[in-house]
Amino acid sequence: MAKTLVPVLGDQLSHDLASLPDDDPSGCVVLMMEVWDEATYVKHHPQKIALLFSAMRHFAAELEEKGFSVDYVQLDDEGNTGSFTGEVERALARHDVDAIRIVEAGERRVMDAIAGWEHRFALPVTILPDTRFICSIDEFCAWAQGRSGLRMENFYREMRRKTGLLMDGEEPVEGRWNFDKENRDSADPDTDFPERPTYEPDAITKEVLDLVTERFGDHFGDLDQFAWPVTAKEAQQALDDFIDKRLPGFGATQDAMLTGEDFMNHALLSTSINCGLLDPLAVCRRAEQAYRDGAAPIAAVEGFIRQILGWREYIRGIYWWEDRDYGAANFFGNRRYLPDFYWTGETDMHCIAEAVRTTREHAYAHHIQRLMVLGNFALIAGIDPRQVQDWYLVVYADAYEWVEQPNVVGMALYADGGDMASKPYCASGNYIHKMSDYCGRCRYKVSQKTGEDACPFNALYWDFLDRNRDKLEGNHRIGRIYATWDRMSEERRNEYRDSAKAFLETLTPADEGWAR
Ligand code: FAD
Ligand code: DLZ
Ligand code: SF4
Repeated sequence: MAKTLVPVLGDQLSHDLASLPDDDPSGCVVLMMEVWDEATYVKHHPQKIALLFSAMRHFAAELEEKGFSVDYVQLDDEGNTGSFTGEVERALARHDVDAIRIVEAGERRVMDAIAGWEHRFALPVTILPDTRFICSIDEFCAWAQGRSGLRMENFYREMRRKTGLLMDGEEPVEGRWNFDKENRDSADPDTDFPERPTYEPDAITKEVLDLVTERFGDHFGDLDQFAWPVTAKEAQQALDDFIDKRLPGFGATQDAMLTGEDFMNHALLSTSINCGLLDPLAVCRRAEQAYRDGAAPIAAVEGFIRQILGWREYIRGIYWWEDRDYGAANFFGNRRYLPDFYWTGETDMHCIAEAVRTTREHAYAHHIQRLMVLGNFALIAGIDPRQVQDWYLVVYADAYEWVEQPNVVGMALYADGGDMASKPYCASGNYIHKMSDYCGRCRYKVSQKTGEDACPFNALYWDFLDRNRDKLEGNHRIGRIYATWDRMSEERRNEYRDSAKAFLETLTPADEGWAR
């Protein structure tokens, strides 16, 4: 009897995936494909490719153990066409199949390809909603429809009500929706943060690491410190480790940065959640339980749940809500090339050098490094948003366009003119100084505003505001800053402008070959 072909993509590694039957697996053939197109549409960090290939191979083995028939195509298999569509076509020739069933892809690029399959293969293709997200695309669009501002906080409250997470009936626990104010501490450099959990690579992972070294050795990033969970079991251990050791301190140091402390109290769970090894709702429920058991304070638990139930779901909704040309948004009309130090880390700006180092070593930087160091610099230096997007999509092991793009375009760069954020996340060196130990180790002086030794963020910050006055002065959250600018003498203002200009002239454009 003809079966149904069930392609499972690299970020769909969940046993409760909507396309996989939970009773009798005999009616389907699962197709999993390592393809060149996916591995190279940008030159992903080698750790991301290794994570995906190893996790895919482990997942295929688990499905086979459960009785599924799995057709797994490896990257170097003879005849591999290098694309999802090509591999589905070859699989249709190998199997007696009369239909295709697939869960919607995370990214438009892949959805576009899937949309052509019914016509091309003359078979019914069922595309199922991805039920692993807590809010469906339709539900998000219904929420967004007709609203003037799509603020995350409003969406988050809806999600709290919908799931009952941290709710006492109709009210938020402890009478407050948001404990963000408690989560803005800097960190004591002497803090003993827990070690990052690691997982012994098994034969599958070792084979994949060799493959990635051989085939993708020219991509940006190191592979030798690869330590991401590659199975649901390991991801569960990572969650246990976080809940026990780091969740209680998560909130307080959420926005802090320290030299050499690459992980602090962060969860390190985005890689596992994004490829399906962990379920986001289950992660939130686990954190809530820690609060209800008295094992973690409300400010930490609410702060953590807000990241997943609020930010993650909201970001995904925005990706599908916005037009397909969202990635081309450029509110400030920025055209400057990405500087080469985003790839080399070779800069005297210690904050940037640190953020690029951890990115290269671990395919990871924590949120404030991504937003307030690397993103903030790109914003105030006026870097072309497309080049910034490419960089973020390449360098992080958790990067997929649906999550990277809104975070870069909407949150870090304000390139959408405020669809997402109520004001640009622009800051001078003072913010970084307050939240980190970086400035004490930097050749630049954060207290100095202009001149060769001054922290570049200082002049760039004012120059950004000055350049974009027409676009920002009317913003009620940032407009008032112009009163401070106007109180400066013209001479002082020119010193800022000249300092920014002189610094920007020292930047060397990156070789675009790093990204594509
Ligand atoms: P924690 O800081 O411990 O947070 C817990 C969880 O909350 C994360 O695992 C993640 O699932 C979720 N989360 C928190 N903030 C966000 C957010 N803004 N968007 C989506 N999920 C969030 N996250 C990605 O998963 N992929 C990306 O490509 C990505 N690109 C980013 C680019 C920029 C410019 C910025 C500012 C943020 C980006 N983020 C991205 C969001 C965030 O920085 C990462 O999710 C986080 O650093 C992952 O580390 P963690 O698991 O230790 O997270
Ligand atoms: C990121 C990635 C990489 C590097 N390689 C593959 C692959 O070879 N096969 C696969 O199925 N998925 C891969 N992925 C993840 C996909 O890019 C991801 O599933 C899509 O972005 C979803 O839209
Ligand atoms: Fe970064 Fe400026 Fe501080 Fe140096 S002084 S670490 S460039 S913020």
